[in-house]
Amino acid sequence: MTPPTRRTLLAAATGLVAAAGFGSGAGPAYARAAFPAQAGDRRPGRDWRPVAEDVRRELLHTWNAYKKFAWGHDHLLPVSGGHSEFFDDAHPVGLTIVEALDTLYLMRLDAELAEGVQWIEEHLDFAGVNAGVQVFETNIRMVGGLLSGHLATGERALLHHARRIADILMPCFERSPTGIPYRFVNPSTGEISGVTNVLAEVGTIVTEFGTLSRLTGDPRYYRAAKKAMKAVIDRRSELDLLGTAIDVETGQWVDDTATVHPPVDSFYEYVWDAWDLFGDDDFRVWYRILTKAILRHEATTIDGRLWFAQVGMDDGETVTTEQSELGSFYAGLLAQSGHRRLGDAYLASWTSVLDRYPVLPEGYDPTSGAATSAGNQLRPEYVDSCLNLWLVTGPGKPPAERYRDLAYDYYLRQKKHSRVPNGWTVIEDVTTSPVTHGDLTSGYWWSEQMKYWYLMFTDVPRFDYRNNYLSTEGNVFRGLRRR
Ligand code: DMJ
Repeated sequence: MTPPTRRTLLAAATGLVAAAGFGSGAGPAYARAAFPAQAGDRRPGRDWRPVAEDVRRELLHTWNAYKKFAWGHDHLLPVSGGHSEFFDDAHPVGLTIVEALDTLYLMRLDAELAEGVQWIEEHLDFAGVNAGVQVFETNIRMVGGLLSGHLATGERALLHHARRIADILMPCFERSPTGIPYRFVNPSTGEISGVTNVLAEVGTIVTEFGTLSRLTGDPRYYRAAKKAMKAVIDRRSELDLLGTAIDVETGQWVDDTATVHPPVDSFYEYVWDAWDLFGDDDFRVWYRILTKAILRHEATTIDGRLWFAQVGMDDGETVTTEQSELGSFYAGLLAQSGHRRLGDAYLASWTSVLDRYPVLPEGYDPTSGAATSAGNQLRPEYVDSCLNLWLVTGPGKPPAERYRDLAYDYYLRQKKHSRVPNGWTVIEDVTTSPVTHGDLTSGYWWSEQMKYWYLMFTDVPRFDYRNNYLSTEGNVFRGLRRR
């Protein structure tokens, strides 16, 4: 085993931050850039459209299994041919339907979309959930799915449901002395709990709530979500680092580990995204401060590859260099925010893990090459980064083609190892041969990677490749075309 070498990437980071072009005006420069071509590559010799057709066929095949075995339930169990619930075992809310809406729209699966919308109109009753639900999961999956479904179809009922669910979540913000939301609420009883919250769950709210504010004209949602993020960012350390967990009543840090891995990850995504989507300059400034500190204190090279360590927020000392697969989203975020070379390098690090494992394990130790968590929850982060690097580099430009090749390779791998007769399933152990299957089609599979692959492999007329925004759950809030 080679001992890890650690050096900061300060010089590179400083140069790249300076070069990132945090310009004025609404949203980042790439959103305004003129792209040379639409997505579908017309290079001689490579026609990706059959791949897109295969993605669409796989989604439709799994949708039909969901209809047969799990219709109206939250999740399909494709191995046993059953179903399970995500929020409340006794009260399904059709999570899969909600997550799938805009993907069905983009794939022009209009009959399936219509039956999904009809189910929501006739059956969705989120207020009937009688269990403590995470504000974060409810927001990114339910509120976000309904909002993008509304933007895709124009159906007012979907917006109405999104607002009703956000109203269930709002007391978690409004009753907090700091504005940092409590972690759970019971939709039936209104009971709030969870005094300790983690940053991903505090901060992955603003693009859904901001979109809701835009669509309803009610600014309370955006204000509450922004206030929560500001409350956390105001408590950054002298090194400009944030911790992992915080007491929502006192504002004291409960876990002072700084990391881009979960349970913090999408906090940083939404600092950038709020600037991207709303052009709110506060977020641009915060993103620059926080990212400069991350690149200075967390970026590390191990065996010549870029990784992101977990460090103490006050002293910058390394706590661990173990990586979570969920952290691979950060490659795409770096690219979106002007650090394309670092994003490319981090994606390459994750790609190197595929020399050892057929698909990415949940946890990975770059010092030993061992999978520290051997499952694969059918996750989208690697493909998400391929998509974002591809979009930032410029669809149709030859350098962007690499990202499509990587996404295609991952598609083949995941299909080979996750496909079962009734759809795609999670994997319990990627280190066995063959891999050991679990029994679940994750909700985000419907809203994330199937959409990412499809968008990359064909020209989707219903999507604006030049000016778009996809949430952390892959829900499209900007860039849907009604045609
Ligand atoms: C999704 O719900 C979202 O991408 C979230 O930000 C992180 N976890 C899952 C996918 O792994």
